[in-house]
Amino acid sequence: MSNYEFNPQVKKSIKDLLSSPKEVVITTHHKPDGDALGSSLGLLHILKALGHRVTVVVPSEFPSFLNWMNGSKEVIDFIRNPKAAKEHLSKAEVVFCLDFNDPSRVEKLQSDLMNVKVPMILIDHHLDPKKGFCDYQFSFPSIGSTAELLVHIMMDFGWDEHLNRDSAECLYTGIMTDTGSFRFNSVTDQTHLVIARLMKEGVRNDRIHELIYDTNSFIRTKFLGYTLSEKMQQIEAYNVIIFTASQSDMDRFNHEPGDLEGIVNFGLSIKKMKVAVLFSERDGLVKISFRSKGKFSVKFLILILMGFSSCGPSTTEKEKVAPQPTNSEELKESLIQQNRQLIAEEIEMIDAYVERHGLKLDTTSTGLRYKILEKTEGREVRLMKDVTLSYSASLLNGDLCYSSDTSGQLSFTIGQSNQPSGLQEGILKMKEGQKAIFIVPSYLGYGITGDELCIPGSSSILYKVKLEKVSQQ
Ligand SMILES: [Mn+2]
Repeated sequence: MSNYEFNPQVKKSIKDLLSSPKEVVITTHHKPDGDALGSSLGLLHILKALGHRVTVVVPSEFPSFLNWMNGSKEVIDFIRNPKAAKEHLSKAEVVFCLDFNDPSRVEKLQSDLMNVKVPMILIDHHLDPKKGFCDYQFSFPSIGSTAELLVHIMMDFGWDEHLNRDSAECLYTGIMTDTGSFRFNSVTDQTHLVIARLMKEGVRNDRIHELIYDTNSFIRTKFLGYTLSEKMQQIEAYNVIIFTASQSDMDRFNHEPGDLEGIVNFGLSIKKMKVAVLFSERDGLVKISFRSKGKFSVKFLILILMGFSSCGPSTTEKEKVAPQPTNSEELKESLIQQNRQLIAEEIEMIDAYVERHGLKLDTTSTGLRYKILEKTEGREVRLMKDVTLSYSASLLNGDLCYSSDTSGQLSFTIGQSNQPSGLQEGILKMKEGQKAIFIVPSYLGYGITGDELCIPGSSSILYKVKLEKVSQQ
């Protein structure tokens, strides 16, 4: 049994509504994916088994790797066949909206869908569904896929007795594709319970996986290999991977749209890399695809884009509009220049802060600002010694990020720790028992990416530190 029990009144209304054979239309979002199409076709089979006449209408084409699904041949694509789509919508007695939270997600189908005057039922797992656009809403953002939600509904409504291998394989596909093959954290015991229910119908999971994922053409795989080997650059200091694909490369490998989709994931699969960017040239313009792990600063993205777009000579108007993919050295040089500019701006901000607060700070050769507040005869700090601090770390706008008051004292080994190099450099100037103030510029702190928690990219950090303990060895 499923753990989900739905509102008994809603359940009764829907069961009453479908108690006699009806004309049903199921629709889903623009560019349907595995979950959109899988849940739509899964529901289609069940409703047909319950005696209804059912049509799936999609706002636009779905990818060809989904066309093995039973029922996919009868799906009506609004772009290709607007007349049939409109006809089915106009004679529908019930409309199901699957896997989208806002009518705008059906794009060109929106006005026809919103003109429908019959009961509409939303089944979806996206955040913040638009209120009131359907008469009944099953909105469960914590569930990893619409297909899973749909099976919970089927089990609660007693419709799952009509499941068979065809419907179960459609639903299985929806869950598999929306959970990254069951690896995302949206996967729960309930997900596997639903999968167990579907497997009872004889789902051929190995075949489905192959049909969905093993669909690369030979030439596409060569293109991927070429791009990985020849057109991938690493900017290690910023944890960035950059891919480029020029028009001539694409022509050489008979590029089709989507061929390089997913290549950024290869970039992110490299240890420590946080950002992957693909610049691909098409018809004189450059498309930028960008993916990151964790938070990233917009400034950082701009830096990469500026670095990139200012590379290479621009000879024609067209090229000025369209930055050209370029070689690694030029890109590196350009990034260095952009970075210099950012650092200069940051130093100005630190100077202004120091002046505003009347601080008398010394500056080291690296650019660390510091002041040791009292003289003591405590133990000196040296490399490899363990230190323990009470401290606070704030941004120059006054926002407090970290403090030993809330997260306890900080202990680490000087020269062996991931703590900002500016902080470690400052502590090397201290003796046990002393207090100090440091302003650590971002390039001695958390750099242009920030720490992904509180400290944004390119931020100077104001530390107030008391050195509580220095180890003897
Ligand atoms: Mn989905």
